[in-house]
Amino acid sequence: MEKKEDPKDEIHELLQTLEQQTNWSGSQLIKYDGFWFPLWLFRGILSTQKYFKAIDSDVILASVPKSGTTWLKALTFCIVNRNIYTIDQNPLLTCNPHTLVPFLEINLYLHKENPNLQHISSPRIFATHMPFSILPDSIRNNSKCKIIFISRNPMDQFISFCHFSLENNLGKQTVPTLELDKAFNMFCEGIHSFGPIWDHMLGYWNAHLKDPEKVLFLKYEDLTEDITFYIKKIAEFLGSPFSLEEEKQGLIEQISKLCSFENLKNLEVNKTDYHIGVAKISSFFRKGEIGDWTNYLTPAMAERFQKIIESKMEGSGLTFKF
Ligand code: PAP
Repeated sequence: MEKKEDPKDEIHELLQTLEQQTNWSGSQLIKYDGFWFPLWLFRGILSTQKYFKAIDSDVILASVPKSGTTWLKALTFCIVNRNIYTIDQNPLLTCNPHTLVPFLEINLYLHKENPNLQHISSPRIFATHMPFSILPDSIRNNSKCKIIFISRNPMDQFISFCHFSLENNLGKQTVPTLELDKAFNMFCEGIHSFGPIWDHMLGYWNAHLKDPEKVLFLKYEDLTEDITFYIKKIAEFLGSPFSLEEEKQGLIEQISKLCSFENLKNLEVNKTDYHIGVAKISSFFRKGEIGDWTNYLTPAMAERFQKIIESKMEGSGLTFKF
């Protein structure tokens, strides 16, 4: 009798062939298709790639972890559902943004190849940290779904990620202590969760240049400078621009306030909830500042990283202010 293929065996066999590294926090990273992924998420990543089928009306929010995903989830949820929920009855007041907008590879496909997506109302909003090149074809080419990518100054992203790893113990046996030099060296070598960060960002950047109607590329720092402009931009990109009436009613300001760092951080639900039972939701709201890296990295470290990022970004048109 022919042996039935067991997906567990398939992954097990694949794992034997892939390079692995232990990062400073004790997390296992695995290199797949040029990117480093947390080992504990690998099954979810492969299942998303293989089984998720995007439809035209889907909205996919993409990012390197710690680039502003939680903020983008809150904003997009409000913008997309503004005809359904008033601001004072918005689900964001009682549910954390990660519950309202699930990650494909974490919340939906980590333990299931065929999660039930029936209950999600249209337009469905999903998030992912997966690089553009390994997204399922249905997202990239075979549907008209929209992708919004949020990027962030990589040094702030790195510091944010270090703090998040210290506060939570995702997939690890022991509580880590921060070995900044080791962590930074690995980051500079590209060995970082969902990194190299430059390749991750360039994947979405190039996809945006190729088809700006399909991929919107945002920068955390730009949103901080002019959130009104970017709330309008997201709405326009998704094909539902704010009407004059909505603008006059102050809806954009209300969304901006509801999704602001201070407001979300201070909501009871975001102080007490957990993400997938292990990560404190409060740890997704740390400082929300630009330039926090200056409190941790020496000028020499910063110079080293800036040289790396400049050479990696050369000719792409993508730049970051440090
Ligand atoms: P994730 O990728 O794991 O979901 P993500 O939300 O991208 O995390 O990153 C968290 C960062 O966004 C934190 O940055 P910090 O560590 O430098 O403080 C967090 O504070 C910041 N953040 C979360 N919500 C908001 C918000 N509403 N406005 C601005 N920044 C925010």
